[in-house]
Order: sequence, then C-alpha cells, then structure tokens
Amino acid sequence: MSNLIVLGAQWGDEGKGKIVDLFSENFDVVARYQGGHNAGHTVQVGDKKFVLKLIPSGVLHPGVQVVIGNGVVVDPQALLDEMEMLEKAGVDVRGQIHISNRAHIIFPFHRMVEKVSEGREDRTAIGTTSRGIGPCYEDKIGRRGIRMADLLNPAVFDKLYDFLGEDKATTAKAFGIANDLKIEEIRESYKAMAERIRPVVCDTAKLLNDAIAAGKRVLFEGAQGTMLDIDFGTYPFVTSSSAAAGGACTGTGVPPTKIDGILGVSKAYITRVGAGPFPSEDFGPEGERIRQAGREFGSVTGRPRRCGWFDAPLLRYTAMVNGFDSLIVTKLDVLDGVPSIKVCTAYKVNGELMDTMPPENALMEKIEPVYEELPGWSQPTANVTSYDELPKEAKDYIAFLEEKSGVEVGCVSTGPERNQTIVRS
Ligand code: 2SA
Ligand code: MG
Repeated sequence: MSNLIVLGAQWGDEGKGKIVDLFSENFDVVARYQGGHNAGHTVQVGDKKFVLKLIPSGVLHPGVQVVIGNGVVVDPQALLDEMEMLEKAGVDVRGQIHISNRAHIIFPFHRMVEKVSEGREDRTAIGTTSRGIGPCYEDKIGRRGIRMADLLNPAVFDKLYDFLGEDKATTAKAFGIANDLKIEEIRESYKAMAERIRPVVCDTAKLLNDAIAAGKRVLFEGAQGTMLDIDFGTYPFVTSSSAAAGGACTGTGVPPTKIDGILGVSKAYITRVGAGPFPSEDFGPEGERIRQAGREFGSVTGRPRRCGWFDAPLLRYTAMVNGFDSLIVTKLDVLDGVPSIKVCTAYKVNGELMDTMPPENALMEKIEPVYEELPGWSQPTANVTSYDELPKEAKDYIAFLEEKSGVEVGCVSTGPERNQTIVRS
C-alpha cells in the first residue's frame, strides 16, 4: 500500500513512535497531521532513546522527508529545541523537515490560558499536558489564530499579534495575572525565532500532493489516540485535535482518495493519562504491575499512566470510526508472567449489556466492564520475532483479541527496539 495512516486505537501511547520509525524505511515522506508537542513518541535505536514530541518519528531515517502539516500546532521554541536535540545526535533535520505555512502558532499565553482553565473550581480539570495546545486550537477555530505564514511576514504578524496579545491581556487582567504576561517580549522573541524557522516553512499540502503524484509514498503519523479525538473521543476529556483517521486529510491537505490504508496501533492492554472515563481501569496490584513492567509514565510530563485491561468494545468502536485495515498490537511482552489475563468483552450499564461506546460521559462513568479471563503464559515473549515461536497461550490471546475486536492483527511488538517485532505474513 502506498500511502498509509498509522494511528492510535486507544487513548494514546500505544507505541506509534516505534511502529512509524520501523515502517519509515519503506516510505519517502512521513507527515504529522494534528496535535503538537503534547505528543511523546519514544523510539529506541540501538542504545539511543529518542523522545520526539513534534517532529515525525521518520526523521531518524536519513533521507526520509518529514512534514509538520497544517493541522499541527507549533510552539517555535519547542520546535527549535527538538531540532537542536536531533542535530546534536547527528540527524540532518534541516535537510529533512518541512513545516506547513498554514500551521498555527502556540504562544506562551496559550499555556497561561490553559493553566487558568485547568485551575477553575467550577469545572473538572481535563488533566492536560500544559503545553498550550487546547487554547491554540481555540484561537484557530475562533479565527483569531496566527499561522506560520503570518509569523514570517513582520507587518502582518504585528497587526495580528496586536489583536491576539490584547485579547490575552484582557484574560490575564480578569484573572489578576496581568503582570506575568510579557506581551512585547514575546513579540520580539517570536520575530527572532521566525528567522530560524523560515527556511523550512513551505506549502506542505502542495509538497505532499506533488510527492504522491510523482509516485512517492507517504506515511501519516497520528498523535495521541482515537479516544482523545475532539469528536470521537471521551469528550470533554480529549485533546483539541482530530486524532482519528479523518484528521490525516484535513490536517495535511491530502485528499481521502489518495489514502490506501489505515493501521491501528493498540497495546495488548490499555492506558490513559489525564482525567476521564476508563471502563477497564485496574486500580489494584495488577494495574500497578502493568505500570511498572510497561514503564507507563508520560513521556512528556512524566505523569503515571492509568492502566487497565484490553477493552474490546472500545476497539470495535475505534475500528469503526477509523476503518482499520489491520491492527498492530504492542507491548505483548509486558503481560509475560501474568497468570490470568482479563479482557473486557462487553459493557454493562444500569444492568443492561451494551456493545458500543455511549456518547455521554455520565453513561461512560457508569460502565461496569464484563471480563473474560484467559490463561497467561510462562515462557517470555520479549524479543520473539516470529509468530510461530510465541507460546500457545499468547497466540490464543491474540486470536481472542481479533475475534472480540473484529480486526485482524498484522503485527505484534515484543519490545521497544526495531527488531523486537513480529510481522505476520
Ligand atoms: P492536551 O494537553 O490538551 O492535549 O490534553 C488533553 C488530553 O489529552 C491527553 N494527551 C495525551 N495522552 C497520552 N499521551 C500523550 N502524550 C504524552 C505521552 C503525555 C504525557 O506520550 O506520554 O507525557 O503526559 C498525550 N497528550 C495529550 C491528556 O492527558 C489529556 O487527557
Ligand atoms: Mg506518547
């Protein structure tokens, strides 16, 4: 398949970074289509570990071009820091990266607005990453945002910035924090950063469509996961972008007719970081065991992730809204040695069985998961690279996930490194 979307089938942190890195050698271009530096894509290359937040994981393959699409929100400081980190590691990032002139810019006052909103007593905090992501998208949808192309034109930038700066100064005043906001300092520092970014900004919709017309292959890298999608996730406990497959088109300018396949990535269990409903969460020692064995801590914020059992109704739902052609199951090895593995196969709400996701949070919170238990395996799966070499119980577990979620598992990851992967033929 030429042009593929790889995206999260759960609440993010499914291991997309490793998968995109692994697949990238077969692609010419890797593009991010939503989110910003709230994402944390961890890639292990030999003894080096990279945590990429904004730049697509494909950058670790020399010669692969990487694109930050129009649907992404860019914090210029975070971008320059990440570029510098990669340059120091010997990556030719300036020779590989292209940033959309339509991508919206995150400013320090977006973090300020987020802090105010998360701290309000009259509202449940979302548990955001404090990167200014949501407020930047608010300005985008509110049609007062500033885009890359505007940042690069000082006269246009000044005019738009006067308005946006004033808007945020009013907010700051209302919350008694006006002194913290250095509107003019920010203006000057952004103009300086603009010059360092200018050489890598272009019309990436044209770049991508030209590449496709020339027969090149594009991999679209999702960030976060479908259950954090602004429309299809557990709203309002979601991120502010279109993480589901549709976002790959609106977030890059590549039409749906040019997408050839969609791969979902799911852990062999499930995690979530931040607040919101989580039907199969395990609050006991087994959840803690998964957290330790799976090193389940936020790669951007370090927050402990909430852990639980594979949720088949959730996967059926994310498979429906994304149209997965195949599923990639990661971190199977984390379940090594668990004597009995639970799988949530249905939801019960007010005594009634439901086989899909309810749209309201109030109902989501009431879900009692219906579990089926499968025997674990004693022989480790870590490092196994061929399906036939998996213990019988692990194969049965994968077959059970396929049956209950309705998606074929094409690939299984058995460790963080590139070679710790099983591809089923
Ligand atoms: P935000 O900051 O507005 O996007 O937060 C809104 C919700 O989206 C969740 N979110 C994430 N969930 C999992 N992984 C993410 N990336 C980092 C990682 C997170 C970290 O890879 O570990 O380091 O904590 C990510 N980004 C956003 C967030 O928790 C809120 O529930
Ligand atoms: Mg992550």
